[in-house]
Amino acid sequence: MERTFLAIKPDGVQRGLVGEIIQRLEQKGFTLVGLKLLQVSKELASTHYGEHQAKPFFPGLVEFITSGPVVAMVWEGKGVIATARKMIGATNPLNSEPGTIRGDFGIDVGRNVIHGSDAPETAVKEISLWFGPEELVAWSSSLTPWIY
Ligand code: FUP
Repeated sequence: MERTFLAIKPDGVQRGLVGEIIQRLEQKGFTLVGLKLLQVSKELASTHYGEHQAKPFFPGLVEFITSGPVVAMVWEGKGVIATARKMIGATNPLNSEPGTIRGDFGIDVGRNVIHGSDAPETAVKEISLWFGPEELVAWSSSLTPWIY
């Protein structure tokens, strides 16, 4: 079953949006298979955002993501990678549609509440960067697979 990596950034945690965000994904029908709150190291932040290393916003991005606790999650379900991205909305919250997480809760690209893997290869890479295999739990929320 498809899995994706999502992380509620320090602004989302500080603003008390953890429950709201988890609720949206649960109600959509996805299954939470990994969850932890952590203080992100500079090293983890730099690896995670490695593709942006040369960008002018990189130092600020690393500083922000390490500035407070982050809620790291792995979610599972049919089409979860693309659909979670849709539910998150565009990178700049000013361009995110209302109804999306960023569209409903943000106005600043540097404080956009949540991260989500953007493709299957990225999801695999990010899940193994943030979680050990023993931290992920394979389970089904329903005995009847056609109920979501
Ligand atoms: P996304 O996949 O939507 O998280 O967006 P990107 O991978 O393009 O960017 C990663 C993070 O860099 C964003 F969440 C916010 C930050 N960023 C900026 O701060 N300024 C920018 O101009 C672009 C991205």
